[in-house]
Amino acid sequence: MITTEDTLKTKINTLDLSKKLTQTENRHSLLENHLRNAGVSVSEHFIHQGILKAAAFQPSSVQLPLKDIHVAPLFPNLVQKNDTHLLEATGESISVSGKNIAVLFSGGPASGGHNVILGLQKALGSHNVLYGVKSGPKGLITGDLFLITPENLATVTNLGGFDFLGSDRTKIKTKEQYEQVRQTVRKFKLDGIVIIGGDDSNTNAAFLAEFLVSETCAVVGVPKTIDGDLQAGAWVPISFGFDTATKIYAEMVGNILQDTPSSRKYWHFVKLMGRSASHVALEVALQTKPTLTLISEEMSAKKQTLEEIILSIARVVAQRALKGMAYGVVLVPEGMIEFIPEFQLLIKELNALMAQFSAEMDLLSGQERVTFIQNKLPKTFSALFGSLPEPIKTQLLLDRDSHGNLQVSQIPTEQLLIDMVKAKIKDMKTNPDVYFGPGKIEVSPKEYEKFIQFKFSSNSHFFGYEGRCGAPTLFDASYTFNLGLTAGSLLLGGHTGYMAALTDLDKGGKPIGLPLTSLMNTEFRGQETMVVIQKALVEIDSPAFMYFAARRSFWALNDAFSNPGPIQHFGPSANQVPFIVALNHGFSHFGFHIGQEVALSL
Ligand code: FBP
Repeated sequence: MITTEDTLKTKINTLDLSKKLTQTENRHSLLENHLRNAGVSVSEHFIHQGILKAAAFQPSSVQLPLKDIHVAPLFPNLVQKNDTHLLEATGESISVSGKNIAVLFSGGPASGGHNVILGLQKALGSHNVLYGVKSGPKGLITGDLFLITPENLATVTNLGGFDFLGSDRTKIKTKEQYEQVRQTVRKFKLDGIVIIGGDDSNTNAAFLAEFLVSETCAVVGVPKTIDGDLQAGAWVPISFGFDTATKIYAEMVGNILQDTPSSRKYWHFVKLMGRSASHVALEVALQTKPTLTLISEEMSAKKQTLEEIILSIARVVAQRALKGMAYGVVLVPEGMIEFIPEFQLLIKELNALMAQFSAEMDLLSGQERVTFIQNKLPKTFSALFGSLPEPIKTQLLLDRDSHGNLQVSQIPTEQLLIDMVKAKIKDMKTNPDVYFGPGKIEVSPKEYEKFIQFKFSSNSHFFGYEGRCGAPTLFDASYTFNLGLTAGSLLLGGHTGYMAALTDLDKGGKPIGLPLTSLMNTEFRGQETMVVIQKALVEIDSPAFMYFAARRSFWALNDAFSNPGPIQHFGPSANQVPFIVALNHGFSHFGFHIGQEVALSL
């Protein structure tokens, strides 16, 4: 029998639990509280007698040649000042006061951004002022700055997201915009600016550094992007955010892989973010060993057509069906479409037409744009364009971003592949002689019967935004804190036009300053030739790709997957670096080693 006393107790308990639940609002989950108080690993270059300090930097003997004859004329001040020498820490600390430094995020979010600001603040100490720029480069133009205090920054320590400052994708390009930035620099008496961004944002940083030499305001970039395409050999082994994003995707892909031999009926096509390069897809493949992984750079190197790609997927689908495996997982890099040679040419043609008829197209709706362009395309391109599903056509005609990039995250490539593989499987059933037989897919009558019974059922996924703002892994949390310390140290030393970087990630971590000009090359974007920071693509002769290439046929025809599980902040894989970093840089283990653990309240 339930007594009044029991009811009262239940009420009190419910009240207690409700209170507890409410306490986790405003970023106070149990994990978040724990992370906020967790330490990070710090390179010994920043620890002097047990205290965190900014490090002094000097030019090293390493000189990095400019990639291109078009770079030097655009950066006369930087090239003369920096002489393209790499900066290295001297082993001494530096003590400077009275400087005003501003920091901004630029582009898409990546985990660890808040820790860059934290490291920067620790480098500046209490005798310099740190301003946050709201909403990315746009905020620098409009002068939207606020004072960062240790108290407000403490709320986001070791947490994901870019919400502390906000971000955007504005390219600072017009004379008027540069002048507005000059006004911001003067208004806040800025001695330095830190731009935390990807390749395009660091291109912005280089041009601003050159422009602001006359204002004695130094500019330093920090390598951020989940895409992992901001790399410079051993100097910048990876951009921050990549590790967290790929581990999040690997958990999700691992779970789907785990589901497939249980439910035994679906083919999952998973598009993974990475605007251009396929580093994310390759890393997730190494972590999970899925049935198939497409690598854009390989398609481009082998000059594959879409038809060939579809056929290669359909063959594996058929071969597995013959073995009674009516399921699998295919990883698709987000930027794939731009790497297939026939699409490259089509996109170039579309860019030209969109530039030529921009005024007319501005007045048209999505469907009208498609018809308008279809009629303008030369015959060679109109067949390919016309064969594409309507959503793909519409997305290919979306406005390019302010850096001239196609918005590939909006293109449903995974669905395009599903539709085309489905059609190919149907064709294989209708015209078996074309696909089966000696030298083709070898099959017994009994197996063929199985294939005829097989039904291709599919699911599409896009894992992108899920991975950009997660709480940083131990690697990203520490890496970014050290990048912040490096950026702050470079600015206090008056060094401009550098990327703050951390090398030797398996041997203690060594901070360096890399001349931004040494990373630049000339590219054709949209309708313009531009000098920009070169994107690092997957190299098909790299150790990571070669390992993948050697194992993938086994993964294709067997259930060889592994499910790495969730990100670990302690436990067996907590210390793990991205596999592509360890393999490509010849680490002797998969763990990172950056100096020593330091409590962030120091
Ligand atoms: P950044 O290069 O700015 O780091 O952004 C990368 C990215 O995550 C890409 O993978 C993706 O194509 C893009 O952002 C999508 O962002 P948005 O929706 O802002 O275009």
